[in-house]
Amino acid sequence: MASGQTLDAVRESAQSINDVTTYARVGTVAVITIDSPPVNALGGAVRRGLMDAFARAADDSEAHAVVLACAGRTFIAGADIREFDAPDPDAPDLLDVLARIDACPKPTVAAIHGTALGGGLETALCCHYRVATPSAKVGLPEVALGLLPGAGGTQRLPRIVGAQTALEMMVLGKPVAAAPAHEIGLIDTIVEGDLLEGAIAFARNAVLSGAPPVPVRERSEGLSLPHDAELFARFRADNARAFKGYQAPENIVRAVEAAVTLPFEAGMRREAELFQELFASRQSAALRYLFFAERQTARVPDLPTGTPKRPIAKVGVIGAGTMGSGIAMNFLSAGIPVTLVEQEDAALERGVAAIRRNYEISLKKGKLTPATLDACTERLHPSLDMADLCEADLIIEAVFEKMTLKQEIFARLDGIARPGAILATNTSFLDINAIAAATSRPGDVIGLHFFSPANVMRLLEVVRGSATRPDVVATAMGLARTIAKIPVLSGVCDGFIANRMMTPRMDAAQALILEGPLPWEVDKAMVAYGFAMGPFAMLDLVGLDVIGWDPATSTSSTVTQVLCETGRWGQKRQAGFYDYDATRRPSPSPVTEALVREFQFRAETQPRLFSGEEIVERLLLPVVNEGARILEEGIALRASDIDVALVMGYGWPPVTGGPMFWADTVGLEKIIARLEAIGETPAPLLRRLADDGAALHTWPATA
Ligand code: 3H9
Repeated sequence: MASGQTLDAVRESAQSINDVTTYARVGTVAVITIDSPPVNALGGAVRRGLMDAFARAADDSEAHAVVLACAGRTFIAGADIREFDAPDPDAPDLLDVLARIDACPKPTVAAIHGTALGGGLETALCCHYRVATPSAKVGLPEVALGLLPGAGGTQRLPRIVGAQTALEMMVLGKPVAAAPAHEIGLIDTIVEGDLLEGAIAFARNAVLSGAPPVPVRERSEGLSLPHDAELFARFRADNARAFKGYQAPENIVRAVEAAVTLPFEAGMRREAELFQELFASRQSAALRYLFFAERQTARVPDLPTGTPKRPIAKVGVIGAGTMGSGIAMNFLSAGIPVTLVEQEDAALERGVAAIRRNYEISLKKGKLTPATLDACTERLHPSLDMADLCEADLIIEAVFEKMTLKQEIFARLDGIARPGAILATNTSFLDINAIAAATSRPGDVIGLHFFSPANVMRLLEVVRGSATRPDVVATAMGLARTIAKIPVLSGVCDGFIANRMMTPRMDAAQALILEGPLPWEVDKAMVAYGFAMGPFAMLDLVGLDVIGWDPATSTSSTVTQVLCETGRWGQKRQAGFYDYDATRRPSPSPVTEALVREFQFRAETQPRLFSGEEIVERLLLPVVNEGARILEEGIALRASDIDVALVMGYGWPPVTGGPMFWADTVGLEKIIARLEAIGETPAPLLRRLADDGAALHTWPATA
């Protein structure tokens, strides 16, 4: 049957099983189609549909084989994560549905397009065969939700691809493209033409071959791959970073150990125990919350769907420093030409060279092809003349953080930019309204605050000035997706959301070392909490001299000032809060310790011991309080936006859910009491929520 005819035949004979499932027959092949937008997740209706459709296929004497396909943009993208906290009591359990598919006596073929992820791939693994389009991807990414594949994935996948590859796929959670999935036997055939037609042809051939189909649970080629007793220990050691602070990877390893050592049914029982343990964990609750929080940030209540957006086909970036060149890369990689403007030749060349170097690193890592590298660099137009920005649809200023300089640039841009162009500033704390006032078009001015390195960090703070037009905000929020960023909308205030939130943590750390803990003890507690580095190691990395220290006005009144005055500027001087060896390995510094002790003496505090937990509280409570104030002032739309901003922009440990989620896990009453105990006034919002027995992380309920 020619392409198109197959689809017509399916459409013509399709009968509804329920709202999201149809059953059709093309000759002797039954075709079950799931159509449950947006991603065909395995919610109650899909499970019911699958259960009934496979029963029908088994009973249909005319059907000799079964194809499972999906409508829309993707194959099944997994269990329905929304249902995890509100299960549908009337729908069959996923494991029972999959057991029915698994027991189908006729050859079953999953026809995969888009992404078959998590429970989606587990469903496909209950079919005898899997065929896919060349662009399809398959994976078991449950680890990102603090879970393990709990619908047989840990038991079936190793039976096909072996323990090592299964561990890589599940612990690292990265989807695998169709071609490599075919190489490891996970996909049986890649269909170049029409997927459904290819799948039906494959099913017919399976019937014609006459060989009884073997369910994956009975296959063992993966298990008989040579693997030694050390495999699991070695895997843990080789991937130590993935395990540190996360519970799910260890449970995944244990489940795969069970697949290798136990019969299938016993392995399934072990998988269920290990899954339940994770499902009930705080880590998984936090990661599931962040999954939806990330997807919610782009929704702006006063910008309804359909708010017009301005087309952005050409971008200008002013300033070719680290930020400017990183910002430019985002657009070049997304296929948008960029004019990069600098004042002097040498600076421009440095910026262009940095962009090329970054792309070459990606090429070496295999993340880019030579052709893509060429295409990206060809889209770059370096210039020494701001007038060359006259055709840009969006111009982003990324120069030194000085108000007068920025105002001067925006005043000049006013005369250069075409009418309707969006004028953005990458300032990280300056007043966008004051910058906008330098133009005759403040409605077109917006803040686009990228985080360093701008080509890597996923957070984009979109700062709405008091005059910024709705279509400019809508364009910026939409554009973020084009350049693979997560946009968080902020109002204008000093430091916007992310930087403003982190200031109290730094202040608290500086104050705390006067009460007893040394800088490395503070850092150790924060690393144990899950941060990649503590505040003092961070200061040393950034450079103490660049965090607002001015030799002309330095008064030797803080530990940081004295360190700066004595040239201990951090890693670059091999001395800061820590001492550093030639390879920049830190060790506690006796010089810093003596200095801190002297300051403790002068402050007349009685230094005492602090537990790690107490240190964490002292640093994080003021952050939570600041977050509540940011919400009260309407700077952030919702608490979950704050959490996303800090997880994405400041490496806040995702397993804690971010500061707002963390506060709820501690309990708002306790947060208030502890804040009062350290002499801080709790934000009224905290008190209100605590009195109502409400949560902070879901505030406001309507946003
Ligand atoms: C699992 O399977 C557990 C099992 O092992 C065992 C159970 C016993 N559920 O990301 P997008 C929504 S755990 C519900 O913007 P894209 C999403 O919220 C699951 N909803 O699109 C959004 O809704 P809205 C394992 C889901 O094209 C909309 O779909 N699977 C789910 O950039 C579009 O999403 C995963 O972890 C879901 N599973 O990316 C896969 N997935 O429009 C998770 C998505 O209202 N999903 N939504 O904001 C993804 O990675 C991406 O969504 C995907 C599409 C790649 C599929």
